[in-house]
Amino acid sequence: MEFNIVSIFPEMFNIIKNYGIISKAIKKNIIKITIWNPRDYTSDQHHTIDDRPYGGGSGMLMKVKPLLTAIEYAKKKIKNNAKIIYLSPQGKKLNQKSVEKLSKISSFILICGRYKGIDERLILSSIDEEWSIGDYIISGGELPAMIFIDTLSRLIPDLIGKKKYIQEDSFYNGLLDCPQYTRPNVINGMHVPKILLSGHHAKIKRWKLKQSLGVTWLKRPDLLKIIDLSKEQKILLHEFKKDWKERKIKINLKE
Ligand code: 4GY
Repeated sequence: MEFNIVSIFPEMFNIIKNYGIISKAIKKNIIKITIWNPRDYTSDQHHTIDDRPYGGGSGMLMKVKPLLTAIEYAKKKIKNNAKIIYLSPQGKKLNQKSVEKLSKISSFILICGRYKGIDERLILSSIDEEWSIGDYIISGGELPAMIFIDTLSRLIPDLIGKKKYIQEDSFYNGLLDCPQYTRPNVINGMHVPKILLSGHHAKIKRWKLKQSLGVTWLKRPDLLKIIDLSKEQKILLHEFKKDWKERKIKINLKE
């Protein structure tokens, strides 16, 4: 998977380049990250990368020419057709489903906006898709681009290791992940659920699914509304709700 990033702050991407699974993937040539800095494509003495908005108002916009030139250079270098993406609060909101679809694409150009953003005509003429990481504003497109790269990279087969791990993530089947426990067996008087120590794989699997359903029901009921539960899942959720009402189970929730 190839990510070309158009950004005036190339160093910010050292964070994903140098740590964790993405840095490993880069070393193994599974992921390639190339940064194109609009500042390198300025023609004036001061290397100006911002410009005033028509109609006035506060703040600046990104200067069109350096941005366009950076995009053109990136496109020229890429053999395959790259999907050109603008990260912005006006984009479609990313979720695990859309990330899975996007992960089938091998090559991206990610445009990172700064200041008050980019000229509307650039969005119309040069951007294929606009995506948002959530309904809040941050000061530039770099962090959203890194989030985009991270979440897509995790889905590359072999990168995390076994596909099984990804399948156990929150959101994989539209549900939140079940509660997790590690040693020691007792913390502040609270025990690890007995079933997890039983070694009974089928029962553990059933327990995990039931907890997943229950946690989703308690913490993110909106997620349950958009998925079709199987017959088994419906039964398990019903059991969870019954247990919950009888307070047989305790999970760490602030009520
Ligand atoms: N939210 N999702 C987001 C964002 C910063 C000014 C346009 C978001 O994706 N991007 O808040 N981006 C702004 C900064 C230019 C992008």
